[in-house]
Amino acid sequence: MKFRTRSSAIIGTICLATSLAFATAYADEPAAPSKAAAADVALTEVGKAQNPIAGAAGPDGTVWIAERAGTVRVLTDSGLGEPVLDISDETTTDGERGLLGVAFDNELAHFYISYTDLEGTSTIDEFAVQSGAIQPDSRRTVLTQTQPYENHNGGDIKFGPDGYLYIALGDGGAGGDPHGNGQKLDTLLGKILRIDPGGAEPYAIPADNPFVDDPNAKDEIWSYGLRNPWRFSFDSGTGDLLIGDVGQSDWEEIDWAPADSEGGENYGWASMEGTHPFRGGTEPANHTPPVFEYDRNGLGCSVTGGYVYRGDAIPALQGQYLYSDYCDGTVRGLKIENGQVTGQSDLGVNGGEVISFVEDGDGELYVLGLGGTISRIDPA
Ligand SMILES: [Ca+2]
Repeated sequence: MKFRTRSSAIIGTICLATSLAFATAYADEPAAPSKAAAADVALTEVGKAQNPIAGAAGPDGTVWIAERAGTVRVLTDSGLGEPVLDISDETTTDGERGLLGVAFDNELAHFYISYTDLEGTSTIDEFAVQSGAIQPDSRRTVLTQTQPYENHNGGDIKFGPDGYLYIALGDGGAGGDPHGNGQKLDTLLGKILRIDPGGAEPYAIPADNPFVDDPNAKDEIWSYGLRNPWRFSFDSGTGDLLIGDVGQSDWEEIDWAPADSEGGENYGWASMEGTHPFRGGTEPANHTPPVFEYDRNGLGCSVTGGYVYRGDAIPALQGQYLYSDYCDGTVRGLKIENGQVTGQSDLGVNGGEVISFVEDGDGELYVLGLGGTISRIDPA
């Protein structure tokens, strides 16, 4: 992710015309209703926030929204309520810092926040949740990672269907991964981590993590070779993992791993940017190439990974992976079958400076525009 100052004037004013045909090999065939057909959708603004940046489905059907400066508020029928958590005196918003991610465990018994502290150190804290409320006295720090630069902090956190906490960390920053962190297995930077926060103090390593038997590798690592995996998600229908990894200057990519992956994927950075050698790099023998990439000639400049749609409100969207781009804002869809993209769509709606998607307990999706909008993806 790259935070940019950008006019919000385009929000809601472009891309309203439908241009929804799937660009598949069958695009010239007569249109016929099918799962591959693009959906008519609309963005319904359901709330305003100060730099909404992340969100999670909470207890009793609620949706919790994190604001970058350090507050968490619950979405209600009349917009966001008062803060239920405020760490604004513990973080800053310089560079790409701030409160960057939130998650509940699968039992909705604990709430986790991912933020950079006053020194810029990536920090994951846990709170117990009782009767739908954060228990402030229960707070503890689960994991920290110092950051050599202020950018590429990653910051997303999600619980997988296996009940473990996955944590995205960028390569540490600057540009071009000067320390080679993406390909190094002795650092947590440039990785997706997988830990069991309830298994020990401060956390346990799942016994089947891919590098637990490698003395030269960090046991927390699930997958590596990532530049700035700003947003990732698990398909709530299949358990597949999808990662939006922000590119350096040419290629934005989406990485995919099946639900039965044993981990250890090398997504290539900084030897590769997408499917392309980066600065003379050599493709690693074990490179897992992106399932999808796009260049900077039209679709944007900083991919924002989303979710596979598993809601009921828009049947034609069922099973499509929705994503966007911070610099472009158009919500787009990918149909992915067996790790291959078999269709692409432009949903014809624009969420502004799209910084994140949120999936509620029913599988419906929300789009967060960093400029201040929270929008639900509804049937048109
Ligand atoms: Ca890659």
